[in-house]
Amino acid sequence: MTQTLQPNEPVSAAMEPSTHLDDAELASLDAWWRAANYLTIGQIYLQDNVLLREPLAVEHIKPRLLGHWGTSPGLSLIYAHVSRLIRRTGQEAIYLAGPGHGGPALVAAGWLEGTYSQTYPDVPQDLAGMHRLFRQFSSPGGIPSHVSVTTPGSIHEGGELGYVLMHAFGAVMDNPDLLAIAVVGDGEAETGPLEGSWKGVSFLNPARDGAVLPVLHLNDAKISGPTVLGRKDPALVRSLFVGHGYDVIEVTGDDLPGMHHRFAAALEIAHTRIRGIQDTARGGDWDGTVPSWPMIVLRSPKGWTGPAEVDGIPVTGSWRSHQVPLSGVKENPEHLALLEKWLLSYRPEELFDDAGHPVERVMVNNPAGDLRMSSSPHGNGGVLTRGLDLPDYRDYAVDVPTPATVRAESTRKLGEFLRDIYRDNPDRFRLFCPDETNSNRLGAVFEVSHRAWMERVEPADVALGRDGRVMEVLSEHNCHGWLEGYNLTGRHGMFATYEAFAMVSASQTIQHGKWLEEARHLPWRAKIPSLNILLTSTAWRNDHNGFSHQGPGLIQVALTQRADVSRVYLPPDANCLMSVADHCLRSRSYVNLIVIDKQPQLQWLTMDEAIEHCTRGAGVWEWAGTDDGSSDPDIVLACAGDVVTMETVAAAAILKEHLPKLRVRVVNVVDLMTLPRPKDHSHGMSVDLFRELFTDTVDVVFAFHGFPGAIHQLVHGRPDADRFRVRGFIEEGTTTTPFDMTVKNRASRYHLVMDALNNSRRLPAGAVELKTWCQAQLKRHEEYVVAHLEDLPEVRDWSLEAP
Ligand SMILES: Cc1ncc(C[n+]2csc(CCOP(=O)(O)OP(=O)(O)O)c2C)c(N)n1
Repeated sequence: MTQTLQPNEPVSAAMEPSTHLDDAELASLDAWWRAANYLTIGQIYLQDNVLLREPLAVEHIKPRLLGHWGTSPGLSLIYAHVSRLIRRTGQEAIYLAGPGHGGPALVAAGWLEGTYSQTYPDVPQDLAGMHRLFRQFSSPGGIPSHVSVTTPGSIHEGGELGYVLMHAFGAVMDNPDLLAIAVVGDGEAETGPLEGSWKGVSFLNPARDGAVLPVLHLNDAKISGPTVLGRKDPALVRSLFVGHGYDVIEVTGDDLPGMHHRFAAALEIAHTRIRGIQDTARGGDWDGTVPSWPMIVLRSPKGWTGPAEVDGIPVTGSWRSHQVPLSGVKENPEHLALLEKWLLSYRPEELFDDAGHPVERVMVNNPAGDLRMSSSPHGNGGVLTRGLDLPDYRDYAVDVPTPATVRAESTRKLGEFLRDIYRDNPDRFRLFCPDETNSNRLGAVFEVSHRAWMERVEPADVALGRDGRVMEVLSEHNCHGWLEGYNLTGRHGMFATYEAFAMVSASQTIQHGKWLEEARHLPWRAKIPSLNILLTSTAWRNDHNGFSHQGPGLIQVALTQRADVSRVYLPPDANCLMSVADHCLRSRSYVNLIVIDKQPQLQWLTMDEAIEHCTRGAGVWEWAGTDDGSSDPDIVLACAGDVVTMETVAAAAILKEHLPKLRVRVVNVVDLMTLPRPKDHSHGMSVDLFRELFTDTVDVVFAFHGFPGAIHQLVHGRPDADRFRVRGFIEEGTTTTPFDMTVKNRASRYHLVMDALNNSRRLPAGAVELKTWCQAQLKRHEEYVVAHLEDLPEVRDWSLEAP
């Protein structure tokens, strides 16, 4: 059969059954599937009488019926068959359920494989364990309804639909022996992220990477209606995926055991072709053409094997089976009887012995040891995590003889660091970037690695190739999702993106953060490399691209995440960036945001000073102010973020020149999470340090990179938090000059000087004149930029004098 099937030929109902599936195997496969389905329904409905050893009664039914049945039988069918494939071939595989609402199916699989009981000894593989398994599902104090962090073997929750293929592709990058089975819901396939993620095959190198086998679970229904692909002519569906570069294998029907035979054959064909592609590439025979990777389209009824009709209305094969096909079971005796009939239709007495343990016929379908997908170490990537061999970041220092006299593109230094990390870690580090590696000044990485690219390469192309490992795809979703998959399977990386467009994938940042937050409560989940997001090409320096490119929203997102996961760093210069990057790349199980612009910028600190500053997270820059530290200053000028740091230091310089008697303290914050109280965030600085920097009473003019409200939120509960006057991005922007951006947002040096004078406790003579001068400067600026199309020379070329 394998030989006769051509690429893209459907495995049709008319074809001969696979010769490989003998009666004993069929019986075992089917028994495993029935057991998984039984356990799925049990989890949704039962709190007692778990094996129906007595007639089903109202008190055996859970008070709240929660969970999703519709997708589950399909998920379990695929799982059962992949397990068989693993047993026959020794293939290492992980299973990602796109429709993660089919959680009970994957929990059932883990329990049948014994992994669940090994992970949670209080849920043994017996009657008491089954009782516990059922009661805990979707219950207070129990487990969530999706394929969540608690599910052994899972790296994909599947709650927010759309990311399954990305996670699968990320998982197999640099994982040559791994096969990721990625089940895609046909509703999920309507999402933008999922539709864009079929392109993963254009970036997968069969010689070096593992393989993804997508199984499009085409059950024709979503929550309350049909799916687009379900209602399309199958020929069109096939052309769509052929166009995406796949070799489409179709399995259709609901007949048994015919579907078992056909699905077994389809899987065998797909696997043989995957191995063929890999063998050719690894054997040195590959002519470089992008392979046509197999995928399976499984057309089977939604809610398959469930009640055909309820109250005279068809349920199986329709969206009505999506969640709980029989509702009101406690109140409706007919529904109770239907549920009992449904559960008994799986013949539980054949599947579980007297002690409630799965019988041998079921158990033989399980692969052994870590080949069980619920036990794969790739599904708990922290156990495979090897740290990075990091070069000494101090070797990338920018020479800063005195503050604010040297300009450099800070991210260019980071690019050199990343280049050497690539060189020293050829199997466990990747940079992910939506087509902006050069633009973000990280292009040094191309000295050691091309961009990964399996499509045609033309002579004029630069740094593109099959062996490349820099991941550039114009999709923030793919970049983010691939990196998550890479992290979750234990490898390290960085996602570098324009700050404003990090909001495209912000929801993924949130979802991954949730995963990490929950994983912290599970001792068996080993910590994984942190998700490192570099936000560059920032709001303040997108003066050439304009308002659409000006948005520091991801910082706000980070602030909503739990304190034990979320970290935000705003290094003001290259040396601080190096220190922060080194720290983030060593860290585990955090979401680290690093915010710094790519344009040439003034440098403030030597490497030694930067290390000390970043280690504390915030500090006084004595050289910038006029405060000798002997008593409280008249005003504190604080800043977090590169451009606003420049404006703050410039404002302090103006005050120093015009009002040398005013005692001004300048505080720079690198680690934003030092601002909250220690009880609110583990990085929160102590009361004493906070007082040392900000005093308890002196007013603070705080210039912030992001939205001003963030600082108010962070200093909540600090002494007299009202004294913080915050300037930041207030949604004013356009295509204009760099300094005009700060003026438009009322965060320019002149605004900061006026803020300082308005809030200072003491005003030396000359303050009124200085305010008038600032207003005049702003007026001059406005006229000058319009007339000359660039900033005032004294602003554009501003720096501190070398002493
Ligand atoms: C991004 C997103 N939007 C909406 C939902 C709500 N939702 C949960 S399940 C579902 C239908 C899923 O249909 P499909 O992917 O076909 O899965 P299946 O039919 O196998 O259940 C929807 C819309 C969601 N989980 N994620």
